[in-house]
Amino acid sequence: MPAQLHAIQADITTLAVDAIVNAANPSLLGGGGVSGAILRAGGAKLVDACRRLGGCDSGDAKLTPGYRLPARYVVHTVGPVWHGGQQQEAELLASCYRRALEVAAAAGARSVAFPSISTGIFGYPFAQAAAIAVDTVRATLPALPTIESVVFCCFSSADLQVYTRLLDALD
Ligand code: AR6
Repeated sequence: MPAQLHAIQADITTLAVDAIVNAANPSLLGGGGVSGAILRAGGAKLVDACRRLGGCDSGDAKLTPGYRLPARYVVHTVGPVWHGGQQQEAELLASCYRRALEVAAAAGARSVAFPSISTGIFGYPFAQAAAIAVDTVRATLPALPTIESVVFCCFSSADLQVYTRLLDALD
């Protein structure tokens, strides 16, 4: 059966899925936004595990346990900073979604939740980023048949509307 794609409005740190994705910075340390919330909720062991990873390139992804989070794993990925669209931002953003799913599947995750990578502090225009997120996840999932569900976790109701429209257009 093809994987289910959903969009919801929630704080991603509350989701009891197999893997949540973190929109981190290249050091995988500190930060505000969703990354700050995930590290706070995961606790000191999660921060230590991130430190041991030794950073992550933009477009790549690395795994840790979830520790105090309800999610079993966190997949840390680093989105591109928006510079106007001519600096491979779209390719790098697509690579984040693809690599995060590959890393989650390799760990045995069946359910994965994504925040909207790069659309906060990194400034990526939301609608463009959401279209890349949905297209890339759809294109990647056939090669990863153990993943059963992917949730796009939106922080605001306006963001949820954008994803809902994109997903409705697929039906
Ligand atoms: N749950 C779900 N989504 C959230 C949450 C949450 N708890 N908090 C924020 N968002 P951002 P970026 C949404 O800025 O743009 C950090 O400092 C938010 O509304 O967290 O990739 C890192 O360390 C937005 O739609 O990530 C990096 O330095 C989305 O998550 C930098 O920010 C992403 O916003 C990464 O910037």
